[in-house]
Amino acid sequence: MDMQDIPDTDPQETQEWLEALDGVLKHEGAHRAHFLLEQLVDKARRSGAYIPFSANTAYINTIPSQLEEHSPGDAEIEHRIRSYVRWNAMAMVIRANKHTNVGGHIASFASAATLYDVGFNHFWRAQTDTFGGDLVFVQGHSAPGVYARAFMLGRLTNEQMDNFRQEVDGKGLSSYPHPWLMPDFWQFPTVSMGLGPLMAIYQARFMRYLKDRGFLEAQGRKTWAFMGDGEMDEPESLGAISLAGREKLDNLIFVINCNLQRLDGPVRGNGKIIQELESDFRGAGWNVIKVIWGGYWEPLFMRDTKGILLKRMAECVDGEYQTFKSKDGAYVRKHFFGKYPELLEMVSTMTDDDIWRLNRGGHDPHKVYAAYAAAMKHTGQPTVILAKTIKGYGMGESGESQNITHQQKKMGTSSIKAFRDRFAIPVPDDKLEEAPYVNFPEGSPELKYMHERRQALGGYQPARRRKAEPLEIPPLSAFETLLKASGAGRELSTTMAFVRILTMLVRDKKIGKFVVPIVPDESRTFGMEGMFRQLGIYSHVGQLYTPQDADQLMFYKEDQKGQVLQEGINEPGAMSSWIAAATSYSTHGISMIPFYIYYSMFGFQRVGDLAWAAGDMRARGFLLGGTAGRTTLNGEGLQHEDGHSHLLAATIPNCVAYDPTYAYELAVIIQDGLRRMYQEQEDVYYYITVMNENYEHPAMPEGVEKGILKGMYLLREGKSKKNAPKVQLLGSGTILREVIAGADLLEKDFGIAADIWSVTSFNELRRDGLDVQRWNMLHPEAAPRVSHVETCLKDREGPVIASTDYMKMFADQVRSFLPTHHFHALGADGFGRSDTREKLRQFFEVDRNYVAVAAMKALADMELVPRKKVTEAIKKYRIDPEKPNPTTV
Ligand SMILES: Cc1ncc(C[n+]2csc(CCOP(=O)(O)OP(=O)(O)O)c2C)c(N)n1
Ligand SMILES: [Mg+2]
Repeated sequence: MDMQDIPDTDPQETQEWLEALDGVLKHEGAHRAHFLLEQLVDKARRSGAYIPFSANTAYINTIPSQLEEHSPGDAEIEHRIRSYVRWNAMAMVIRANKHTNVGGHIASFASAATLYDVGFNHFWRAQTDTFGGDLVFVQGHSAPGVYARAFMLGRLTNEQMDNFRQEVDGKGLSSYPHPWLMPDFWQFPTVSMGLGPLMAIYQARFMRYLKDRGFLEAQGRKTWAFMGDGEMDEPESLGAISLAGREKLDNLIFVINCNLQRLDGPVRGNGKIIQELESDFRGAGWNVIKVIWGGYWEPLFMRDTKGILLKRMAECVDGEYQTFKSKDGAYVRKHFFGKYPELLEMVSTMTDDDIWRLNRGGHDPHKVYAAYAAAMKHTGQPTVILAKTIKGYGMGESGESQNITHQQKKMGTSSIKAFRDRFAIPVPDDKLEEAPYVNFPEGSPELKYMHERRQALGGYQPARRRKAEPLEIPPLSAFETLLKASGAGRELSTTMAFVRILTMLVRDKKIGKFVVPIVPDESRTFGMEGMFRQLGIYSHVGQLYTPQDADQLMFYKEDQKGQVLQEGINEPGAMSSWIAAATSYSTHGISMIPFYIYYSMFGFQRVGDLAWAAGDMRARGFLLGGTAGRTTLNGEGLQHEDGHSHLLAATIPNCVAYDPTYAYELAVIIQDGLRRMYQEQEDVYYYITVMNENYEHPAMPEGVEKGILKGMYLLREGKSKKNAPKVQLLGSGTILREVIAGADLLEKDFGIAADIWSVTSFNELRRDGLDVQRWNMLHPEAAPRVSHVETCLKDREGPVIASTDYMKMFADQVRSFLPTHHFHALGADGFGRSDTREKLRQFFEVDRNYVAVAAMKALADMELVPRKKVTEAIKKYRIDPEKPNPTTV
C-alpha cells in the first residue's frame, strides 16, 4: 500500500508523534531525528511489520510458488530437447576448435539454456502475414545455443555447424549475432556489451511510436533482450532504463542471466548482483521479477519457520555462491548450511547429492516459465527478470562455476563424458572425443514437439526480413528551389538548406509520413523548432501541460501522434532511436526514413560503436553532422570543433559520407540517397555534414549530378593566359569557398590559372580508387580501369592542392590515385579553439592565403615558378614562417 493510501485512524496519536519529532528537530537537529526514524523503522521491521522502505526485497523469488503460472508444456520432452541443445552447442565449439583456434564460448549458453528454451518453446512469436513478431535480442556469446536449436530443426546443416566461426568460404556461421553476415537469420547485433540493452529499449519505444502514429497495431508484441550480469557494468546497459520506466514500456522484457561471473571472475563477489540490479530497476520504475531459487528448495523453505535459511541466503555474498557451485554437496553442507546448527539439522536427512541438486531459479523451467508468463501479462511497466544461474552449468571440472570458464572452448574427454551422462546424451564412449552432433530422428515425439511448438508460435526464429515495400521517391525536380541560385545577398547555410529539404520531404504526399526527424535537444541550434508545431514532438501521453510558449506560432507541442523524436541530451539514445527507425523496414516491414541531426563532434566519436552496429544491422537512413568543420563552428572551441568525423565515417564500410558546400549538392545527395535506400533498398546509410556558415549559393551547373554523387566535379575552369602555369584546386565543405578565393588571389597576384573542383566526398573517391586499384592489380594484362578522381584530373595540368576543414588525412585519401601529380593536402589538424572563422582558418592554415601559398610552393617544386615567388606570396599574404605548427599548440 502506498503511504498516501493508509488512513489516519487516530489523528491525535499522529499529532503526538509529530510533535515529538518536532521537538527532536528543534532541540537536537536533523541528524538525531534521522537516527531516531531509522531506529523506529528498524524496530518496526524487526517486530514483523512490512515496511517497503528500500528498493530491495528479500533475497527470494518475487513470485511465490503458489502464484506461479504452470507451463502447459511437456516437461520431460522439453528436458530432453534442452539436453540435446546443450550438447550440440558445446559440441560445435569443441569441433570448431579441434583443428583451428577460432574460439567460441560454452559456459555462457550452458548457464542460459533454460532461459532460451522456455522462450523458444512458449513465448517468442515469429513474424507472420498477420502478426509482426516479437523482437529477441540474443546475448552475443550465447549464439551457439541458438545455432544448436536451429540445427535440430533442420534450419542449419551439419556443414554450417562445423564451420562455426569459419565464414570466409561462405558456408559458416558467424561468431555472434551479425545481420551483415547472416542477413536472413540474425536481427540484432549484441556482442558489443551494453549496446543490446540500450538498443532494445529504443526498439520497444519505436514500436510504440509506430503504433501511436498509426503505422501498425500493438498486437501485444514484445521486445525481449537477453544480457549477462557482467554486461550490466556497461553504462549503456543501465543508461536508458529510466526512459523505459518513464514511458511505461510494457512491451519490453529484459532477461538478465545472473550467473555471478563475467570474464575474469565474479561480477559482485563481495555483494549481490541481483539485489543491486533490483534496486536500480525498481528505482527506474520497472517491474522486477527475481528468479533466484529453484523448486528443490521449496521443502526447506517450508521448514524455515524462524527465517534462518533466509538470513543465511541474504548474508552470503555472490563470491561464496559461486564457490559453492564449483565444489560439491559436502562442501555446501559444511560451508553454507554449516554456519548455523539449525540449518545443518534441516538438511541432516539429505544426502550430499540431494544438497547438490538444490537448484537455482534460472535452471528451473517451471520458475522461468512462471516469470515469463507474469512478464507477458504485466501492464504499465517494463519488466526485468533477474535469473540466478551457474556459469558453465554441466561442464563439471572443465568449467562449472570456475573463474576460467568463460574462455573454455575445449573440454577434456572425462568432462565430455560427465556432460553426456548428466544430460543423458546417446553418444558412445568411443565417439566422445569427436563430440558428434545429436538429433532426434524424423517422426520422434521430441522433433515433432519442437516443430509443433514453433508452428504454434507462428514459425521459426531467429529470422530476419531483408526487404520491405519500396517507397516512391520524389524526383530531383521536387527540390527545384534548391537547385537555383539563392539570389544576390540571400545568404544561407547548408544547415538551413537541409531544413528546407526536410520540410519539403515531410510535406511530400507519398513519403512525408515515413520521415522521422530525430534531435538530441538541438532543434533550435539547427533552426528546426518550426517542426515542433508543424509535426509535433512524439510523446505517448501527449501534452499534459500548457507550454510556456503556447501563444507563439511555433510553440512546444508534444503530441501522441508527434513525428519528431526529441531525445533530450542523449546522443546514444538518439542514435538508438535512429537505428530502430533505420531498421524498421526489416523489423516491421515498414521503411521509415530517419534524419538524425546532431553536433558532428558528438557523432561518431561519441556513439561510434552504435554507428558500427548500425552498419552491421544494415540500417538505412541519414545522419546529419551539424555545425561541422574545425574552423566553421567558430566560437565553441576545442570540444566542439570537428575535424575528423568524416574519417571516422570512413571506417564503416557501408556508410556513405559527403561534405557538400552548396544547397544543390545537398539536394542531389539526399535525393539519390532516398533512391538508393528506399527504392533500390541498398543496405547503406548516409552521413552528411552540414555547416552553419551563411553564404550565397549558386545555381547548379549543367550536368554535374553524376560528379556530385561520385565525389567530385569541375566547378570552375581556370582561364589561363598562354603558357601560364596552372593548378588544380580541390576543396570540400565551407573550405571550398576559401579555395575559390585562393584561386582568385593566384590569378590576380601571380597570373596563375586554377581549375576548381568541388569534392563532395573524399571518402567515396577513395573507395572508388581502391576498388579500381585492386581490380587492376588482379587483372594485370587487361585494359586498366580508371578511378573517378583520376578521370577528372589525368589530363589536367599542374599540381593538385586539396583543402578541407578536416584533418589532412581526409583529403590525403586520394593521393595514391594520382601518381603522376604533385599533390598537397591542407587541413585542420590539431585541437580546435574558439575564435572567429577568419582567425581559425589562418591558425589552421586552411584559408585562401594558405591555398595560394601551397599552390605556389607546389609550382616551385615542379620548377614552374621560381622559389622566390613563394617567398613573395608568403610576405604578401602576411604569413609568419615561424608560426608554430597548429598541431603543437
Ligand atoms: C564492449 C565489450 N567489452 C568487452 C567484451 C568482451 N566480453 C565478451 S563476453 C564478456 C564477459 C561477459 O560476462 P557476462 O555479461 O556476465 O556474460 P556471461 O558470459 O557471464 O553470461 C566480455 C568481457 C565485449 N564483447 N564487449
Ligand atoms: Mg555473467
